Amino acid sequence: MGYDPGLKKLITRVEASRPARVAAVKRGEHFRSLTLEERDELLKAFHPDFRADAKRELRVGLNKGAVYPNELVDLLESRSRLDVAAVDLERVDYDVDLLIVGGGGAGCSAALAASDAGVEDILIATKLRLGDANTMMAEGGIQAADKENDSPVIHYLDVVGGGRFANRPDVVEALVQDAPLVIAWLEKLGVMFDKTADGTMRTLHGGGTSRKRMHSCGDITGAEIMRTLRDEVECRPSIKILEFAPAVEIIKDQEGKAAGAVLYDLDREQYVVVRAKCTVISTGGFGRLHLMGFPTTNHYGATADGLAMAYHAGCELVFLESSQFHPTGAIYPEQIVGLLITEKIRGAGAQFLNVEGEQFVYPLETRDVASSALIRECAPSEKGGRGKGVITPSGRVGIWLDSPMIDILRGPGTVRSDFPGKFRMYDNHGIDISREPMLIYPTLHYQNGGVTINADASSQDVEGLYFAGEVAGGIHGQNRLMGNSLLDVCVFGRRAGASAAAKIPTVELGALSLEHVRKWDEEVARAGLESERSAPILFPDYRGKVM
Ligand code: MEZ
Repeated sequence: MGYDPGLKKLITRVEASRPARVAAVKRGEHFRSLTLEERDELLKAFHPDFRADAKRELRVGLNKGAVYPNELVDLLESRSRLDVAAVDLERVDYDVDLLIVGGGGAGCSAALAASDAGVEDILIATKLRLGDANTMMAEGGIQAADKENDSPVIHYLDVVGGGRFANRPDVVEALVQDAPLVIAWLEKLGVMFDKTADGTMRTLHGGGTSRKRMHSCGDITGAEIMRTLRDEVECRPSIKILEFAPAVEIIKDQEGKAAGAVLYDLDREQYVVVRAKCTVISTGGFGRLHLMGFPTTNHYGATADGLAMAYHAGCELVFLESSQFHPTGAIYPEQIVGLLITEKIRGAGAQFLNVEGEQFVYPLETRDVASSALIRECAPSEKGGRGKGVITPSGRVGIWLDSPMIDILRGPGTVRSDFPGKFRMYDNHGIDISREPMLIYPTLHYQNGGVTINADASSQDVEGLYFAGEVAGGIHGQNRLMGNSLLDVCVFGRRAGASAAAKIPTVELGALSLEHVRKWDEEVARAGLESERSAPILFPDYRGKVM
């Protein structure tokens, strides 16, 4: 298929400006990055977080009064999908020490840490298959300050600067301190990181990083990490795995401690009661809610189930007013709209260009700033934009990402060797990204906020409950930097598993209860919010929708 003649003609403008851009990079000259004031102004004018018309006030629960995107409020204001009367808590199907809900990077890390700490009875319950998770979809890398010119303190400052200075300090400290340990742990388990001939880890810059600390495995870093964690989990006799069994509500005991969860067995179409001394929720994020109609990079199961269950259980949420739109989602061809084009491509030298073939933003601005600049470049002038986007045959508007710069700057064959996943994806559609640029536009990528946790991954509000991975909030403030999510799943997954392991011997559970779920439904009804909607939704509903 490839590009049609109209787009090919526009590509000649990209090619025409390329020699001067390459020469500038070789001289060490880069497009000017924005001042803090300019960033603030740009974000307020163009970032979707600041679209007041797409948000409303939440009317129930601990965060009542917070203003979140409509799709998220719809979820959080729904009654429970569990009919409490249909569950017999006297009939326990699984009685375990540790229940882990979610089988992605965070869930597997938690299981391995708990198993290492001697917990012998661990159950991972997952909605799809083990490893069907955003961890698997992550491409460009994982950050860790493990080189001589770097330190966890510098990493800390980058994280907080990227997070619009809103991050919770204790959890950021945990993230950056554990990072070098996580890289060593993953390598020991078998992750094949990119290295130079002498065995040194190859590292690159991501947006907003002041040191090259992005460790990668080609452009399939998440898949490589997930493969390794999954293999290790599957070898451990202490870890049982239940697939196609999403959790629908957390169970508490009569004293209000977490005591397991009600699962829904998708094959048998029946509820399953799990009693557990400790429970880890690692269900991922909300990409499949398609906030504000954006396409997403996320896997099919990313429907914020953990947020809904935690909220029903009385957990506070933090920073959900902000969401991450990855600047480089594919918008052409139609079959791949919304899919991730890794930021590592820009770390390696690719630049953003408008329809005239002009640069308009520094390629390694933080994601919130880069996405806002792209949205401004594409928006028509009557909406305050510059109207300089490229229009695709189906009418989408996007920006060029000039990937051929990479081979010119780093040597022929680099795109093919360092970005095998993207090279192949585009090659399947007749586009050689080492010779032709890609067309991109921001896509919904990450849930910046989530459930409030302590630095040991324990819940601030419910004893015996732990959160790890995208469902947890506070770490990334209002904008996460690239490579800190693969890191976060491992850091807080391991911390959750270790913390639960330390707690388990002390836990005495009382009678199981779903009283909090009954009360939740009452609150929703009292607020006059009863509707057809119930949560968690478990799967996105695409009937009648074009994304
Ligand atoms: O951390 C991420 O979101 C990531 C590594 C994405 C990417 O651009 O590759």
